[in-house]
Amino acid sequence: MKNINIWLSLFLVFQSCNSEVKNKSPRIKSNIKIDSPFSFEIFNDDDTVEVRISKTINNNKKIKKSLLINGNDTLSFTDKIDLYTNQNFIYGKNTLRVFVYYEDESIEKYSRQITIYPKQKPLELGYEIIKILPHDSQIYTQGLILDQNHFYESSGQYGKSFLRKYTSDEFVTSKEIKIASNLFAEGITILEDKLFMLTWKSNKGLVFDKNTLALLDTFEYNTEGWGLTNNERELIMSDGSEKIKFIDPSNFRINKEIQVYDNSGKVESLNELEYINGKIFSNIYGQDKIAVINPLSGLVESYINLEKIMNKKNYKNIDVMNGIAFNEKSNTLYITGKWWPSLYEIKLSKR
Ligand SMILES: [Ca+2]
Repeated sequence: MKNINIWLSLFLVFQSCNSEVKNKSPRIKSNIKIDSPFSFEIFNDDDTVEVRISKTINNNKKIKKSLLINGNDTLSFTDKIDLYTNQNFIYGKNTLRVFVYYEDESIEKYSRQITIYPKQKPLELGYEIIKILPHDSQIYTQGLILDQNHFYESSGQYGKSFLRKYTSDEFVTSKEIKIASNLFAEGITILEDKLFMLTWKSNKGLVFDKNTLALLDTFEYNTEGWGLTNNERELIMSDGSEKIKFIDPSNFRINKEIQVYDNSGKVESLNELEYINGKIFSNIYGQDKIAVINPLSGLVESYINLEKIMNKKNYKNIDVMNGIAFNEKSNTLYITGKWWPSLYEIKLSKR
């Protein structure tokens, strides 16, 4: 019995030592302070970011040189350098990396995140309605595209989701498939002969043959799925945040990500998408408004306000604007919404 007690006490001592070590260990000692910029400090285009570092009190080592790395630029400095924001920055959060090289050949790595806002105010684009076409008001529109002479439209909600293909002139359904009841259909796009579809919260995408709507494949992603389009090489996806991802359709890896910003900050709730003449058109959930986005920088170059395209008071069950398709031949856009009875063909104009 005595022996057991000794073993037990030794075990407890060992345990408590262990937990003490655990509690103290995670903090990594910092030998350098980044005095400027502050964490997540906001800068505009054409601002100068002063990057300034200093040694902490107990750091007696001599600094040989420091390097500041941002995007494609590597700048050598000692304790202070100015960085210009007018080139090589993407909008939103940017990570500045600092490498400190000491005389004793040791190297330390630090980083600081800053936020870049565009200075440029978005343009307001006007529009002219070319045609008002019928739209099935049973469709809870999540994705809309025009491919040759066919519209493809996905309709959301659990247990009710479907994908419909219909002719653009007579609005005759040529194919329709139900989506599994545990999936909420979201954005769609056609790349080559495949139709890709996102689902809302299941982290699962579906790939169909665009002609037969037969399911060919599935894929995964780790965010919510909202809007989808493509630039003929990559799938372009929104997830309800300000981020847009560019995805390789052969392996579904993320090639790059942009953050969408206008001059007042990040633009969230990006929803249905359409890639038109080198820009990403995205409607913003709940606002009946489309942002025209530069796919390189994430800058909102213009907005199209569609609040007045119809008088919502005249309708009982009608939800938000959602659905942008593009007609290459006529250079016009098709706009609709969830349970909307009409599909509007519009032409954009500069005001
Ligand atoms: Ca679309």
